[in-house]
Amino acid sequence: MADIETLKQENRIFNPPTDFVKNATISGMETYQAMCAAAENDYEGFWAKLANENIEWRKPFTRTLNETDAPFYKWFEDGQLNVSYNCLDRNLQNGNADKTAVIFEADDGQVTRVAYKELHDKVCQFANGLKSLGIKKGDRVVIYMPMSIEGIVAMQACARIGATHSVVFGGFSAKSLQERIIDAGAVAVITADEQVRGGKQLPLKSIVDEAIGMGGCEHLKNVVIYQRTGTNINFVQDRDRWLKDVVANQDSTCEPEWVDAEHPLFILYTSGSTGKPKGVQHASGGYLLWAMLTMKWTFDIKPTDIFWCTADIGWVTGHTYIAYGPLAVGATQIVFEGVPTYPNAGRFWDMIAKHKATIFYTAPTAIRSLIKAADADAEVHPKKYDLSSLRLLGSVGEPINPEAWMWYYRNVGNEHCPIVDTFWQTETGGHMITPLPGATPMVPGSCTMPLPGIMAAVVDETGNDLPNGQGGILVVKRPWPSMIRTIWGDPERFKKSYFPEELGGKIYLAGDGAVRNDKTGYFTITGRIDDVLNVSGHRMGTMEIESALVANPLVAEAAVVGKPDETTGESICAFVVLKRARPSGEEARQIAKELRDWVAKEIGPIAKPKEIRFGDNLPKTRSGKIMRRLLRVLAKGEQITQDISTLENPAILEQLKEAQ
Ligand code: 6R9
Repeated sequence: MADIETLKQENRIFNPPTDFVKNATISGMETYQAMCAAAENDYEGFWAKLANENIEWRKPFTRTLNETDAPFYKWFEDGQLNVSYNCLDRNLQNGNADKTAVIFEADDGQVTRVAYKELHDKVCQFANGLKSLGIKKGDRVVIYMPMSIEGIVAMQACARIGATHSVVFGGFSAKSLQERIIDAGAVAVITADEQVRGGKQLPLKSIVDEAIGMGGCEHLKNVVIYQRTGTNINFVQDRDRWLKDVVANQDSTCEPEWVDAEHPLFILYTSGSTGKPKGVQHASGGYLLWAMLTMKWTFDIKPTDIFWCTADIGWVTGHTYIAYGPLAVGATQIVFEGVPTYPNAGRFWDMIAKHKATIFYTAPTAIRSLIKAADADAEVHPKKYDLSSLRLLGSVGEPINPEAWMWYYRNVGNEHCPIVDTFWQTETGGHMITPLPGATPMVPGSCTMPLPGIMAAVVDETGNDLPNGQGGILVVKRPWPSMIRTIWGDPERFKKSYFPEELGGKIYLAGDGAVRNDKTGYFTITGRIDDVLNVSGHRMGTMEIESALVANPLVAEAAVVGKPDETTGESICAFVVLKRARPSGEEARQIAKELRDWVAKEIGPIAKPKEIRFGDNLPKTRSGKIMRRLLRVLAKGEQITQDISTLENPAILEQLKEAQ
């Protein structure tokens, strides 16, 4: 992660290009300021107007915001709508029936185009198919799918019948999948035989079998399988069904299930500071509204745009900016099955050129790895490709360091594309703090200013506002429509995690630190303030990884910390005490490998520690608390200069200095 002091001194300013400003949806800072003022002056009126203008309501709402049960806020609660209807049917009526909704490019380069009418028909058939299996409004459906048209159709089909989906990223292990199936109480899993990434076929259905085999999934009645590769799979009678059989002979129209605005659209699990992932629950109306508005405001989406968000549907970015946002505003979007480095590291640039993408939204970790690749091989440098179709670039998932920002700006955007550095979270549903491409002067490494209606602030531990220039914790002072509604099945944890009493119980705690620039008031995110790591833009709880490690029979104790990493932002460094003597040399390497594979099996390959160090013990205070701040220093390979007088066992530091 970039050093705060360097970021504070960053003084390069890039104004949005004049052409962009002229045609932008939000044009110029005065327009932005006027919108912010409108929200300040009449908060509910501001949101009510937008909700009426953007969403097609089956039954209009009369109450905008209900705060009586705060922090369980309700938005547009007596309104009724269907999210899938708003994403699909509305486009058929708007003259977009034949417009391409999705340009799908498979791992091997094969391209499939789907028009809005076709997408509508597929979603309706899938929705009718789900109904034929007895799946109904309020049921939870887990989706464990590759990046595919079918994955998006599955999500939309759930929305159409009012079932609440929970997408689990295809890189998660059987154990993680099982935990999510149980926690959500899912009645069905939609999956594929396999997924294809980087020329490799990777299992999905067999992992579903393994997850269910671990027990506790008695509520699960159906497994629906999309045939992606045609590999042989185990087929369980009465439980497993091919997707093609489920949709065969189904009608291509399906009356949407009209739901209340607060009806849960989806649950998405994310890491928190304890071992157990949190099921972040979003509502229908408010979430859809913000997905649409941010497509219009942040991405300045126009009817002619070719939008490309490279995220996976297993993460929130793939929910808001693939499965819902682009469709709700009738855009054409690219959906990519594969990885940025296959068949070579020019894949993204090649696809932008081939499909004439105009808006490109990716993660800093991808940019940094493509910088490395381009430095090593001029053939995959973006300058080798015709990227002239691009007009806007975006970044998401982690702080973008100024050097990576500059490279992206120069080499991908050719110095004429604004970059929107969008700060947001699974919990926020959509962008929170970001430049507006036709208004905000950009500073590399700063996500600049909150969107209109988002009352973000930097405060101290007791909730008092801090002056610009002083680092503190990032909060949002007023509820907003797309905010998390609760943690599935654990409202107490929801309150404690996001609306702590110390801050008065009504202010949203983001979990990140932030500082505002002295002169501009711009926000810079300084990183998580809890025990959450951000590795390649993936959120991971240190406790989650520690629990996985100590579940191994060899391990007595483990502590996990983040270590700054040039490419992945942060990397995972684990300090481990074995039940047997501390290993060294070849034996240590062997055990470290074994433990890495173990974590991959327990959580998923993304959680594998990059480094494992063994000690006879961990540095602890006299009261037995692990001193993580010392471990963070050791992980970085730096000298310990902090006070270690409370440390029970200073000798242990020597052992933990080096990686095995
Ligand atoms: C959308 C998404 C959320 C965490 C968040 C923060 C980090 C995301 C960022 C950023 C700095 C940005 N984060 N965007 N940090 N600048 N533009 O990534 O959701 O997976 O829940 O992660 O990611 O630390 O708290 P999620």
